[in-house]
Amino acid sequence: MEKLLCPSMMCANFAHLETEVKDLDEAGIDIFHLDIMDGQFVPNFGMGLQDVELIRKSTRKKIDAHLMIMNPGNYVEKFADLGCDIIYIHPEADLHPARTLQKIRDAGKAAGIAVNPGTSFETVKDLLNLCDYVLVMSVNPGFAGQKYIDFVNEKFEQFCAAKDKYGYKVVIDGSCSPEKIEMLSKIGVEGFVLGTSAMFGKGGKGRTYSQIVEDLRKL
Ligand code: S6P
Ligand code: MG
Repeated sequence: MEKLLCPSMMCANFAHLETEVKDLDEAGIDIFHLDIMDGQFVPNFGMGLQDVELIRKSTRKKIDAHLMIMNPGNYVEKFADLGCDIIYIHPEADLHPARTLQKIRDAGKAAGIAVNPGTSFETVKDLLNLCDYVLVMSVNPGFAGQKYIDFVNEKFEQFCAAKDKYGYKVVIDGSCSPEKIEMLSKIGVEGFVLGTSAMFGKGGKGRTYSQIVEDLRKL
């Protein structure tokens, strides 16, 4: 199964954001992962709409919006108009997540849910009918550079076991190291959000983005 490599742009060098996008694009990544945080749903802020706009203008590859914001249903048009191809919402942040997922699809975009470490498969099961992607969080959302939460492993199995029935792809977000990529791709995880554990800063281990992509594809 071909891996979907998704660099987490909040970890990129913002002093040269356009160059970062072009370099990652040329290196052969698949989807740009954009973390949007409102300081309410998670205790952090980022990235701005102008960042989304700039990234959209700098690449023809897919970009996703991981909305870590309250009431994401109010902002679907905004992110669809900005050119996001995939929109993830956190079901806990929305009184009507089923309506919002349908709204994303009606806007012609791929719909996804992001599943917190403390949210079970059973809790979100009925939403899977409306999902093209499921982003399983292996850290609590809000920050890069956190520790992988081991008890989430069982949930990857559960979501992978049901993916053919519902027709979604499973993506990991949080402390996704080369070791985790190797382990999780074997059980059916297709997408990998790459932050400080595999791509940026220490995780890159001084290699170019092209070398990193090449190494990760071999795992
Ligand atoms: C976290 C956010 C993520 C991080 C990414 C960082 O709330 O949703 O997308 O940016 O997980 O990766 P790492 O390897 O630094 O944990
Ligand atoms: Mg994310």
